Amino acid sequence: MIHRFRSSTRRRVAAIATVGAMVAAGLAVAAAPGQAAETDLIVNGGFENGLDGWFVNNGNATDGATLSLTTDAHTGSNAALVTDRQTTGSGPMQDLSGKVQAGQTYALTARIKYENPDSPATKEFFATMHYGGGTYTNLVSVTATRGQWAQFNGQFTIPAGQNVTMARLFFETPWTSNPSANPNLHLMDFKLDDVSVVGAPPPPPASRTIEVVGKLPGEHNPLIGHKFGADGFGFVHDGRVYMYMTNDTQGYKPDPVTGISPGINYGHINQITLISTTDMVNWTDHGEIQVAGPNGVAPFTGNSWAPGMAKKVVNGEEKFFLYYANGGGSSNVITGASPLGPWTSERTSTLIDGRTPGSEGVAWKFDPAPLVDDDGEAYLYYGGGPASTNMPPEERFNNPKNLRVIKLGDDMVSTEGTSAVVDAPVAFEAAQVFKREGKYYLSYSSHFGGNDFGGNQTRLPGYPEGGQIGYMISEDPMSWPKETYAGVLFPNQSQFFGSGTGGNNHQSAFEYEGKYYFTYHAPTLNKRITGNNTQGYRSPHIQEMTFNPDGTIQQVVGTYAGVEQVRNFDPFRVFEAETFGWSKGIATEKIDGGSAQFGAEAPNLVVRDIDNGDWTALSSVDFGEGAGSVTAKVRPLVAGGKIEVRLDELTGPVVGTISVDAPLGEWTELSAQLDGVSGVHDVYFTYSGPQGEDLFELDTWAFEAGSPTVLPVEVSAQVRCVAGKAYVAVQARNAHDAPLDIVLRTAYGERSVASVAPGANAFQQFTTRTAAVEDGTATVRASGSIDGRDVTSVFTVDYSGVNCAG
Ligand SMILES: [Ca+2]
Ligand SMILES: [Ca+2]
Ligand SMILES: [Ca+2]
Repeated sequence: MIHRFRSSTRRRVAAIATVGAMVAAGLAVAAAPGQAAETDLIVNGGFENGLDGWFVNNGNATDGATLSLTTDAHTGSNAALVTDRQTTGSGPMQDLSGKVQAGQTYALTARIKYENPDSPATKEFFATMHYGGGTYTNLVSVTATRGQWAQFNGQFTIPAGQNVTMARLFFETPWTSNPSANPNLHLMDFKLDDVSVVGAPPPPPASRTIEVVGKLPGEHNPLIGHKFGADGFGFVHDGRVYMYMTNDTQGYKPDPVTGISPGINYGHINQITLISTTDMVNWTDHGEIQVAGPNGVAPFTGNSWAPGMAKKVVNGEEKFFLYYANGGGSSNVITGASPLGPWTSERTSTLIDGRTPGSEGVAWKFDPAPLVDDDGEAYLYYGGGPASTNMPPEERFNNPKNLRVIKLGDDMVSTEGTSAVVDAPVAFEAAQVFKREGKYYLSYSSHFGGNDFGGNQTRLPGYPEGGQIGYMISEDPMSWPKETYAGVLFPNQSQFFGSGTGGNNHQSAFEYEGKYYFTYHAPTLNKRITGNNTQGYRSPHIQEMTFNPDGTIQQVVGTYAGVEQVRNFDPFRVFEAETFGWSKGIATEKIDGGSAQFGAEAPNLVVRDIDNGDWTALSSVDFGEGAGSVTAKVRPLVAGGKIEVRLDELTGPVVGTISVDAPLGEWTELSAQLDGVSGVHDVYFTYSGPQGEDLFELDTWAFEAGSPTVLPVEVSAQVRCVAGKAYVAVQARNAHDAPLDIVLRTAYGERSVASVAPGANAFQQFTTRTAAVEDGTATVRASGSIDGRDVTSVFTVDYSGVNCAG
């Protein structure tokens, strides 16, 4: 391939001189043998879906043309017609970025026709790739005869070193610097149809899995280390804490080479991320709620930022209300049947917008935070952004009056009356209210000054600095004069987490089992991934709040240590594997079907992207008098995977091993016996198997107390010599009181024995076809039932190598 540079006429000439030879050579080469299934990378190549996927090449500022449809098609009903071409490169273009790969060979075909009676009798056309900047490569050419459909039919190979981050295919006439001097020769209209580029399928999207340990063992902040989440709103229901967050992970796209993502783009976020806990350290990932966008619960909204949550009994039915910012311009609410959904929209337009009474003077009608009072009356706090220019500059700075509170209707999805002003000092956004001992506490985020807030002004004594969380205390949820200001609740997070973690914050406060907690975010996980230059991806944090005797709050200090674990983790039940205190290198993904732990209507996730060396861990698990076994619901993806259960630390003693030995691709429950596990321990599940492979997925865990629920099977393996050849003999004795299906497996083969009677053996002598065998391991999988429950147990047994030639 020839790279040509539009700025260089000389190089351009060289490209034209060689492109014909290249095409001829390409045509002579047969398709490479043994290629993977080939795919047409072109969308709508026949223009039968109109101009979907097509636009006019705009690689240079001077390029331009009109693209339309014509019924004069080579095939089907439509072809593309390009007219008003300004440059030779002005032709139909399709973006193949992310589809074509360096080093791959593709077959390109297309039909092209020109008809201008003033044009020459024949004309050469190019299919060309624009790799960004000034890098263009002619791929295939054809010489057409005026008035007839000509066919592009050639191959091209993208050089191994070519950067294909941008790869845009287009059709053009040979380049000349001043085409308008002879438009009939250079800028004729032409028609295009039946475009295809066939080759290796596009690579899967780059992994978004966070490979670093984002939450360090022993620390409780950030709350999770495998994904991001911002603007956390803590909500308590039925003994459980839920954190609803802006899904910062939605736009996270780390570069496959550098691992660094472009900066966050809030405009793309239309999901809410949800996690929950009962101990404040081990969090369950409930995945994302698709709130906004075309497939959202409320498709009339485009964004879902800064959630707020409330519950109320409406017409005898307990309902859950998730409020969110639809970008900066409005706020909305969706309704859940539980804190985990399912979700519906009771509205067909936004709840808070420019029509909301009393919202005049509020630039950003966002950040909705609900409060349901003890008497059942409900309120919604909202607003933020630049102060009204009607106020004197000093007032705009110190008392911008950009926050509001309005009563919610009994249905929680409508408002009543007029919004009242919240006169919070130096207010920016993020108002939130909780109630304690009859008093209402409103916290909010402070602005950074600038022209939106009256320019360079003198801050009133005690008023917040920029990017802090201030708070007010009132006796009335609708009345917030500036005199209710009580001080700074939380300084900027960069004071605690250092360089790269600054910016505005968004907090909430909630009570759980008699303690009060403060939620905030900081890009601490982002910082651990990329160093001090963070890209704006924020992570949830929680600290405890302590009150003074007069009801004021002691200023909150941000720490990685976070809050105390409030109870030990109960392992003796089926619980979701997407629950952990710490993790490394894993991702989670929602799958169809409900949750074993949270019910059929609740979302269920699995832990995936499990590589050799990845792990998850639970903090302070109480095994009481003792655990006999552990069961994993697992889906093996390759043979040879293994789960080791370790106590207290990542390199702690192994107390049980699950050999992930079951049919690939199928969900299976596998159990392992545990040795000497009692009392309270941190538990590490460490994953191993073939390097570079996706090992398995995990859905749930369960520990069983006391005597093991592992099938009693006695296993042995040894190497025997027969006539100078080595055989691996594997035996499994059924010590159970019922028949078992037993599979014996070695590197030399596998044998299945159905219905092995109690006391009987499954036995196989596997021939190795060699004289000498190294030390190895055989596995035995037994399936049967214990107390009516289907159980599969996997055993491993080592054998010693032998040289039978000796
Ligand atoms: Ca067509
Ligand atoms: Ca991984
Ligand atoms: Ca699960």
